Amino acid sequence: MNQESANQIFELITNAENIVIVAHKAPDGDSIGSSLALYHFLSALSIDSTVCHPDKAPDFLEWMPGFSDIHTHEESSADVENHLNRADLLICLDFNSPTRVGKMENLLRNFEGKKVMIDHHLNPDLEFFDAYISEPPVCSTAQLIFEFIESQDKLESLNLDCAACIYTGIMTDTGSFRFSSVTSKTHRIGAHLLEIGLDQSKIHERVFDQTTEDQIKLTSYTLLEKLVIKKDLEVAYISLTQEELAKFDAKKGDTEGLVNRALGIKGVKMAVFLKEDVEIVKISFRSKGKIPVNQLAQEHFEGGGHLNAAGGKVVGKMNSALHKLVTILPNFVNKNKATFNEIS
Ligand SMILES: [Mn+2]
Repeated sequence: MNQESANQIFELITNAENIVIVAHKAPDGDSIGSSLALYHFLSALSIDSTVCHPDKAPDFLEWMPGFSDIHTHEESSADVENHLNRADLLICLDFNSPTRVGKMENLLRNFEGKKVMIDHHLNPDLEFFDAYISEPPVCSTAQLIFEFIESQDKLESLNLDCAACIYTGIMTDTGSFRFSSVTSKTHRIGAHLLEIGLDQSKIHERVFDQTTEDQIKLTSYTLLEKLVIKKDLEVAYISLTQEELAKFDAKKGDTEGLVNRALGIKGVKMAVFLKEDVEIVKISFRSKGKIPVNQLAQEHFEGGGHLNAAGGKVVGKMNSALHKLVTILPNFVNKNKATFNEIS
């Protein structure tokens, strides 16, 4: 981590009167984990801050310490607007452009105080921020929060609440410490958190052992009826219409992980998940090795993301999205045949 940027950010924090912490829309373990970790750390330093997110996190994160202190624009836009109007420092975590906060975009664009970013996504909109830590190779923003605390020599103020949030962020953004973004540093951070007394198996339990009957039935139905494996292309895809989602009373986050199930199939090197919403189909792409699914998302599906994990969309219904996908797939696979063949 760049020591100068970290110092600059810490100075902005100590000089601020009123701090708001924001993260991206459609929250996940890392956006919630990094936001609450910073919130707990600042609180340990007797610095008040308010966490304001665009929308509510999925139920499996509700146990996180400080969760009930999060304000959401979705539930109370006036309240969030008030907090932003009063704030003189905005700390943006786990996203790198004002386009990633949904309906809060204009609030961020019109914000008159200082804006800080701490993030690990590609292609940051650096001009938007007054100070930033942008480290795409790092596995999670939660890891960057740890490194930030460490850079200020303040690890003694990292308490168990903060530790639980950092661990959750790292764990959920790394597929439980398995992705190639995990380094010896990541494990050293995990070791530090355990040394101060974190019960890590409890966190795995709270995050992963929370499946409801509807969720397991939706997963079973999807894998049995909706999984398509194109053996010749080494690609698998799954689609779910609004009707199917409603049948299993699918909630936010219930389809999380389905695309990884498809990618986990032997012989499959790339997986796609299509989810129909009102007048739009959201698409998630996953790949192994060096297959650049972010290019596919960017060139054809109005999206982008990481090399191995990207997202996009098609305006319209599932039929038209599926048609577009199966038309484009063979060309994409052919164009990237070398990267497909590199994977054994
Ligand atoms: Mn993240």
